[in-house]
Amino acid sequence: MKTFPKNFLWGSATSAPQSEGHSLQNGKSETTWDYWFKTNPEKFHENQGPENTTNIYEMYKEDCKRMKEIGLNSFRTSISWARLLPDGRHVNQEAVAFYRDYFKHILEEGVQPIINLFHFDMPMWLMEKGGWETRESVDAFAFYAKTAFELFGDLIKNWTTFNEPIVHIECGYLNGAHYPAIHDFKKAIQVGYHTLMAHAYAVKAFREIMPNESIGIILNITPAYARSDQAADQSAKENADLLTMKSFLDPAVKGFIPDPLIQLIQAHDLTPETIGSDKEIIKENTVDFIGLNYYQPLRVQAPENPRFPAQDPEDLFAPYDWPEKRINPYRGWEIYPEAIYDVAMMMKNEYNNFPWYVSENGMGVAEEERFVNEEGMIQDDYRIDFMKEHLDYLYQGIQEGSNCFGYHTWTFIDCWSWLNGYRNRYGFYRLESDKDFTRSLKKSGLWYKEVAQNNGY
Ligand code: BGP
Repeated sequence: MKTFPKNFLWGSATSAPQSEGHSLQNGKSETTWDYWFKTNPEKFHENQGPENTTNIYEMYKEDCKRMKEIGLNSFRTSISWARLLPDGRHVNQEAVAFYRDYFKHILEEGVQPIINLFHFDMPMWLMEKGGWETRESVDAFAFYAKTAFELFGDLIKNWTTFNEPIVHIECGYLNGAHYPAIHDFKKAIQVGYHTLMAHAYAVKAFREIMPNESIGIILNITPAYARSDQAADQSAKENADLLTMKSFLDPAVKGFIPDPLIQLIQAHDLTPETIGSDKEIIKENTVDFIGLNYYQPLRVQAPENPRFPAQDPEDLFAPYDWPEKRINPYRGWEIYPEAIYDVAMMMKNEYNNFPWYVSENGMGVAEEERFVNEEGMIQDDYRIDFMKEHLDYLYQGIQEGSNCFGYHTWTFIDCWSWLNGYRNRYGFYRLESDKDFTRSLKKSGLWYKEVAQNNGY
């Protein structure tokens, strides 16, 4: 029996845009996702857009019961900025009523909510002004954060500012998967910098309003493994770690942007515009905990013909195709559970054993209806195996002293996934999106319930 620490969080995560539905109703204004779907629906898998998603907006009362039914003791979702503040200034009272009732129901089921503020859902009114490219976004986000803390702080004790900030930077400004889908390394760095400042100012507002509660940030961690021990490959690994991980982890936990990252950016003429007091704000507003979303590692090698100055991160670290990799064929992501142990040790040894939790981990599989048994239940043993393998390595890290306080899966009920629509499913509950949003429990939900109840397996 592998028993996890006392009060360990067993839960799941989702996000407002992927689960609420009612995306253009009840006073919510457009986000970049609504806009992009309206202008370019062909980009979205089978034309599946953000309007309906999982329909938690109507079904949250039953869904909160479902959380308890499978033993979750905690749950993360996000607030939609464009729903709460449709024009960025004025509160939508219908949104307040919805979120307050939703949160109360979560709490009534004995589930601890962790509420996040931004999950890739930039309001369109702000994007029209340049989104994270403009300094105005920092103030706008700080105002939104303050408003949310004031409106829901009596109910919610654990908050996070951003989910995977690297993703909206990379996908929006380098690889085309998020709006505005441009390719501009310098803008990407500026967007990243403003996101970091927006985070720091949100933490500042939090300390003023809720000095005794806790706040963190959720980062996607793709630990870099180099092709070889040779200096050039190792230097590619260092670059990858600096840009994809330490860029947010270090300022959030240690209160400063690492010098080698500043030097790297300077050397390639990518330095963003800053304000004199920023350094101080970052230093004074570190977090209480970190959430790490882990899906896959990053295999890197030295780039063959890098451009100088770099036009793309691939000029600093090139992808390496590891011949021994194991792949989830549906999502195309490498499966490498060992990395969870490495991350646990990194948090222990390089971040002074800072408190952290696995805030997302899971396996997306297409056409799961293939695995329905006679009773109508999806037999997702592959998902159980995937989680168990990851938990084995997490357990080992905890045994060796890493300060990890929870494990959240992605996700609770199958949900909409950006350009991939409903193709890959991750949930403990299956969603029949074309049949009135019916939810049905999968085998993995029963398994997780046992794990949560026994605090181990
Ligand atoms: C994470 C995001 C989630 C979710 C998940 C699964 O990076 O935080 O929003 O989507 O990945 O990935 P995908 O939906 O792309 O298969």
